[in-house]
Amino acid sequence: MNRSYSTTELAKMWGVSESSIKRWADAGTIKCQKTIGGHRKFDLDDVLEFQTRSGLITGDLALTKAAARSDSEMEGLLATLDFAELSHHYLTTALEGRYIKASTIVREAYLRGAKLAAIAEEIIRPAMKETGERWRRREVSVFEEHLVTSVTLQALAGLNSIIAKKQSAEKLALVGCSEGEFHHIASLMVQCLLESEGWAVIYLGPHTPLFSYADAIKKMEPSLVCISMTVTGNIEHASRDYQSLRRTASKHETKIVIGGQAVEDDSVRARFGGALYTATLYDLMEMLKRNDA
Ligand code: B12
Repeated sequence: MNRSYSTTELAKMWGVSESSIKRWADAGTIKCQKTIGGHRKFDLDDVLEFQTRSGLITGDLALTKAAARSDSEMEGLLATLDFAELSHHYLTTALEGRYIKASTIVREAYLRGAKLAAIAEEIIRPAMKETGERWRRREVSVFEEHLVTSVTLQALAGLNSIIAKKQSAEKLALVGCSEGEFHHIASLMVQCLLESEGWAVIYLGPHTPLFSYADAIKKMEPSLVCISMTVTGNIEHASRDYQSLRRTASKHETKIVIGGQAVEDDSVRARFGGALYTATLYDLMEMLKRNDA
């Protein structure tokens, strides 16, 4: 049996208001049925026919038969929060550049109760890792790696706009990357997570010299600084700058948390003495709960 759509679903999918859909339905421009409760229901064939005839809905917003099939599959994956499959679909969608669909996957997972840390660790991180592996095997090109990154940045921005935030956040955190670091997806995830836990966050972004975090501490007095490091870069330079950051942080009683692939290595981590280290966002959540940070 063909899938049918509600007014709300069509409005969301096509990016138009629900009243537009109702107006089109009441004028007979798009065929619809009414349920016993009086709600409008739109059959897949009528939806497809309306799209073709009206020419109003095009590109990424247009529903296709294949997409409708994958919509029902997606429904099942979202209902059970099957992270492995959701991550796989997320990557496929991102490689096609379908940022609205990719954003929908993470948004719907969140709305159905997935924790932000799980969305980051189980859906997005494996998809990014797989992208890196495929790039190394020359199965995807640089443009595709950039495409998946750009889709992910948009999906995170979408997620950040709907996460429940406390209105009067009192605790302030600075979040960013180290100097020379352009991998900034993880730091955006940290921002999202902290905000959902009631922190106010100042996001400094990629490629931020460590000494400038010290300047920011003096001006903004945050209680926490989170720094993401993926590639080691100039480690001598970074650990020299870190000493001034550490001194300033201890004077202002600011905790420093570092994370990222570069500091998975003990010898690299040893350069950043006094900082707390977390390997995953689950660990960060635990740390915040224990009030270590
Ligand atoms: C996307 C990507 C890029 C994009 C980044 C775009 C952007 N705006 O972010 C671009 C194309 C720019 C890029 C460039 C490069 N990249 Co790159 N990139 C990747 C890729 C595919 C995904 C990275 C990602 O976003 N992962 C998703 C995040 C969520 O995962 P994560 O970084 O592991 O973070 C998790 C944890 O580490 C932790 N965490 C991280 N930071 C923090 C911070 C805190 C406070 C906490 C609590 C936790 C935490 O939580 C996160 C969630 O679990 C990886 C592949 C991979 N395996 O990761 C390669 C990868 C990271 N890149 C790599 C390399 C070598 C490079 C380049 C040097 C390539 C080149 N020759 O130019 C440059 C370096 C650029 C630079 N100086 O930063 C290597 C790094 C190897 C290494 N460790 O040295 C990787 C691993 C690919 C590989 N297998 O070789 N890259």
